[in-house]
This record gives sequence, structure tokens and C-alpha cells, in this order.
Amino acid sequence: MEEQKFNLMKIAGKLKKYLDEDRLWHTLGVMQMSASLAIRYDYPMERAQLAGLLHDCAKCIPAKKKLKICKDNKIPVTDFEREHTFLLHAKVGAWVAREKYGVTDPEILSAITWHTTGKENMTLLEKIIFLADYIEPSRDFPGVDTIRKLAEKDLNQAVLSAYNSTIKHLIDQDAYIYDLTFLGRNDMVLLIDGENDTAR
Ligand code: DGI
Ligand code: FE
Ligand code: FE
Repeated sequence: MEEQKFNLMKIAGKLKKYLDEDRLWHTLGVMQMSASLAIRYDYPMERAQLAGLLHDCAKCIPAKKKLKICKDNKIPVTDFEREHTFLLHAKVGAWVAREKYGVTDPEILSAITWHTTGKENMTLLEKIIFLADYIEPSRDFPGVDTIRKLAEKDLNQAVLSAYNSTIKHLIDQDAYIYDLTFLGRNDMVLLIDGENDTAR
């Protein structure tokens, strides 16, 4: 399959109409961070930039409209997602990326779909976007710098740290933790254990 070519600047210009200023700035930060991680971990840089640029393209769509998009396009919505419509920005984002920005690459669409919770068996690009979303330059929360440093050294460890920090924060707030968040986090633990075993 021939690689699709995209004009990132043009996409950013279009996103400006659909995102508020803070979200656009965050999005540009994720694009930048995705590029750095792609260089470090040997993933095609422009594809990582494209996924980073579009990961939150549906973030500013109101809940009702996201549900309508799902209904009209036969995108399955679980009862849980209907109650927690925040989660839908990820899978609706993948739909918008395909229908409105012409992205057909399943690897890129999958990275957008899973960027909020992650999941088991994440691909390299899924990890890059998940982590870039967490540590892009405008993110500012306790411990973010430690995870940024870790991201230079070890991708899996950094993804695990990002999960741990989110989960601790969610626990402190008595928030509901999604199954996929736990599954993704535990999967990283097993993966890291496996790496250590082979090293022994
Ligand atoms: O869209 P962004 O804000 O850039 O980032 P995102 O799509 O990764 O969403 C981050 C938010 O998602 C953050 O406030 C924590 C929340 N989140 C992630 N996993 C879970 C979760 N919230 C709950 N309640 N439970 C989770 O498992
Ligand atoms: Fe998001
Ligand atoms: Fe984001």
C-alpha cells in the first residue's frame, strides 16, 4: 500500500476551526512529542505526527453530537460510554480522522481510538500517542518531568509510569477506573517482567 501524503500545516489550519485555543495548543504539543518519541524509538516520524495532530480532533464535539455520529454511522456505543460520553472523543475522533481528514491507515486510526485508555498489546504507535498525550510540553502535573526523562530511556517503563500516575490520581479522587485502563497497565507490567526475565 502506498503511503498517503498529508499536509500537516493544512490539517492544523482546519483543526483550528474545530478546537478551542487550549486544545489546539495541546494538540500541537502532542504532535511535537510524538515526533520526538518516533525518532527515539524508530517509528516513521510523519505518521506519528499525523496521529498526534489528530488524536483529539473530536474533543470539542458536544456529547449529543458525538452520540448522533455514532448512531448515524453504526459505531457501537456501550452503555458505559453512553453514560460517560467523554470517552467517545477517542473513537469518534478516529471516525472524523477518516471521514473528514481522509486518513485510511488502520494503524493511525487505532492509535486515535485507544489514546485515552490504552489497552492490552499496544503497538509502538499506540504507545507513542498514549505517552505523548501525557507528557507533551504544556502538560503540567506533579511528576510529569520524571516521566519525560523516563520516556527518553525506556518507552514501556514510561507508559507504565503514566498509567500509575493516572490511576493514583483517579483513586485519590474516588473516580471510576475503566477496565481497559487496568488491563493496559497490567499488560505493561507483564511486558516489563518478560523483558527482565530474558535479560537474566
Ligand atoms: O483528551 P485529553 O484530555 O488530552 O486526554 P485523554 O483523552 O487521555 O483523557 C485524559 C483524561 O482521561 C484524564 O482526565 C484522566 C481520564 N482517564 C483516563 N483513564 C481513566 C480516566 N478517567 C476515569 N474516570 N477512569 C479511567 O480509567
Ligand atoms: Fe483525548
Ligand atoms: Fe489529548
